[in-house]
Amino acid sequence: RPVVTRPETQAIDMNSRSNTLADRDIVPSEQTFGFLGLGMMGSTIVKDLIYTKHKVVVWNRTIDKCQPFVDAGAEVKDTPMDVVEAADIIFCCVSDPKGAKDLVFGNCGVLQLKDLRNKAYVEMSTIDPETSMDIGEGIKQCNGRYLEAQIHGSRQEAADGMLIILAGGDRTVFEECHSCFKTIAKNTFFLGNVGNACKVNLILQTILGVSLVGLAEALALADRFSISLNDIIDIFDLTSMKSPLLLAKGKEMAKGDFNPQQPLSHMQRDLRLVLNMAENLDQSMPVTSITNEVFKHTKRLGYSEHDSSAVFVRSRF
Ligand code: NA7
Repeated sequence: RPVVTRPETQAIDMNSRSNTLADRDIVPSEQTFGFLGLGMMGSTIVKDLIYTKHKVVVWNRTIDKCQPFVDAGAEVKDTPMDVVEAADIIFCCVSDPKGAKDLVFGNCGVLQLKDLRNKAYVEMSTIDPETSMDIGEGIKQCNGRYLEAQIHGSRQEAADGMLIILAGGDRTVFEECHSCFKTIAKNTFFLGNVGNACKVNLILQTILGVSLVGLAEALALADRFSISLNDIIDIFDLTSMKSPLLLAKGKEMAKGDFNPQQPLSHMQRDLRLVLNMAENLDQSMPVTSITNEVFKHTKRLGYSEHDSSAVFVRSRF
């Protein structure tokens, strides 16, 4: 088993700006936006919302992460429930379905407020359709409005304001989030009912996960033949198979640079959610199942927090 060093966590740089923001001509909504979860994605999004002059109220489980945002003009609250009380539209962006549900149904969670009239809740955490429907139902029962807004893209794409937003649920909320979405995304899609956006997001993640494992195995084979990985990538770049993402991931694999753009643990979580969805439909997904096993094994080798491209390390064994 190799000795694995954890990737460095980069502190949020409140002064760095996406070049695209200046060209977007964003008129900030007058509403107050709550934000639950200041991880890599959440903090990048909130930084840009503050920069584009949105009124933001934040909360994070590890409270220290809120300080740079308070310094930049955001308000901080002690609990998710307090954020809901202070905001009109509340975004949530945490690691997984369990975290997303805890923030809604748990102690000091969103539903503790009981009456969510005039409030809207927007779920950005990557979750499965059932979780989204449960959250949506809970919000609705308290008279609130619900939108799932799944964010597709890497941390760099978030920093560049180049995410793709896939939304489903209440269309009025989608429209009211326009200036926020315009800040962080290059495209937004409204896909109808709650659940639809989660399905589409997870389908895209399936393509990504399977492609990464294929790329990793092919490069590992080249390595066994002592063929230069950079040569393979240069040739790949000239073929019709090339894609910006696979080229970038191939270069990271060749360099052994697994600085997390999309953490491996998130990729494996997504594949698990995909397989659960498929199971409910009796849909056979043998390649995705094996892909999931490959990511699971790479996690066990200590690469959870590295980029998904670290799957290459396992392929080289
Ligand atoms: P990160 O950087 O791993 O951050 C995860 C965030 O989720 C972070 O703020 C965590 O708080 C928070 N978290 C995780 N579990 C919980 C629970 N149970 N309760 C409250 N808060 C929690 O992930 P990213 O920012 O890259 O991604 C976030 C989502 O966006 C993810 O679903 C992606 O697929 C899309 P902490 O700071 O550890 O206290």
